[in-house]
Amino acid sequence: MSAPPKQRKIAFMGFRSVGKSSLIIQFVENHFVDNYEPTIENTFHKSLKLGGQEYHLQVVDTAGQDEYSIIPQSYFMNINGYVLVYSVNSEKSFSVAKFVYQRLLDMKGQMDVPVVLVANKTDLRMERVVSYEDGKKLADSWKAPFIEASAKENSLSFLIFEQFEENSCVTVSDDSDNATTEGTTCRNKILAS
Ligand SMILES: Nc1nc2c(ncn2[C@@H]2O[C@H](COP(=O)(O)OP(=O)(O)O)[C@@H](O)[C@H]2O)c(=O)[nH]1
Ligand SMILES: [Mg+2]
Repeated sequence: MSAPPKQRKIAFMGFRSVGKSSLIIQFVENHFVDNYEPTIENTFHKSLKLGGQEYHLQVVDTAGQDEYSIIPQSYFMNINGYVLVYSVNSEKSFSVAKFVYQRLLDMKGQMDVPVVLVANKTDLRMERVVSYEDGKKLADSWKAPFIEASAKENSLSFLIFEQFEENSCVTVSDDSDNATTEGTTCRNKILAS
């Protein structure tokens, strides 16, 4: 007998126009949309199987944030993980990702923020202003997984969700809540828990 499906809710956040909706639609519907209405906030549903376990995912697509955004309380409630997206052709979107991460920490506390950092639009090679190294460095400082993607060229979106399951226990000096062994926490392993 197989285990019952687990429900998980994941929110995509980041500056406007970085490709949040495109990545989600690529993942849920397997195609690239060129002109998705930018202001819509929508929740998508998708079932997927990871490591023999079935998940019913709710994917929350936000309209986008900037450094002045007051993030609604609802984005902090009942969300299991966050995908913070920026686009490699926008320095501004990179700083907004940092800003949003800080807001999440302020609201939820260090150990409660399972995050995957995603650099989108890697197909725009000539327009790239944020290097792989810069993105990786930022994600490392958060102890979060980092993925470079192009919603236009490929469908790496599946990988984004896999991170929540796979990502690994990171070693932290602090042994709060879900510590499994001393000094280790599996804060990104939200799908598996
Ligand atoms: N070249 C390129 N364009 C993209 C990519 N992802 C999204 N876009 C385009 O960027 C614009 C904004 O995308 P959208 O998904 O609406 O961004 P959102 O505001 O973050 O949801 C749209 O015109 C998309 O077609 C990508 O990977 N490469
Ligand atoms: Mg959108």
